[in-house]
Amino acid sequence: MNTVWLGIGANIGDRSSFIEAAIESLGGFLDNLISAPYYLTAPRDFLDQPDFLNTTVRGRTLLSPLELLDRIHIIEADGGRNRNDSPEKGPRTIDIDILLYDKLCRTYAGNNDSLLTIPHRSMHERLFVLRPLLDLDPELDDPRDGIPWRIKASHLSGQRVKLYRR
Ligand code: PH2
Ligand code: MG
Ligand code: MG
Repeated sequence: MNTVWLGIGANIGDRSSFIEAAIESLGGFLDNLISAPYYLTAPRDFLDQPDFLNTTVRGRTLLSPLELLDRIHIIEADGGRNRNDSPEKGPRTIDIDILLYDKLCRTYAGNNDSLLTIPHRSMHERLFVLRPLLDLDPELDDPRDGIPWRIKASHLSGQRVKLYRR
């Protein structure tokens, strides 16, 4: 079994319901699934959009990273996510990102650019990812350099991430 950590975000409509539905669906193929608290977070990258709810989950699976990504895309589509009607990094009903897969460090090539990079390319600079990740696993480290995520998170200041619900 492999342990995976996923980041989940939503900023359109009933955000917590979209997240709950996504977690319920993930439970269909991830064992021992547990979820961090939900955080209300200021949008990053694409700033002119509503606040997000963000959380992370951890589970166990025999699926490969690409098999997992396929399942995630199905759940996102079921959650009303339409990749064509919103700008990249713009508003979405549900976004599920693979953050970590055991200690794997790998990029999977796609047709044009890369399909999937693990660890997630931007997680080290996103408190909306690291805060709930550390709630799940306070001692976890970055498999690329062995530095604890809590040290990396301590260098991120000025990002609005507020506990929303346990
Ligand atoms: N996701 C993005 C871009 N910006 N900002 C917050 N606060 N939360 C997100 O989940 C998020 C974001 C692209 O996936
Ligand atoms: Mg995504
Ligand atoms: Mg994302």
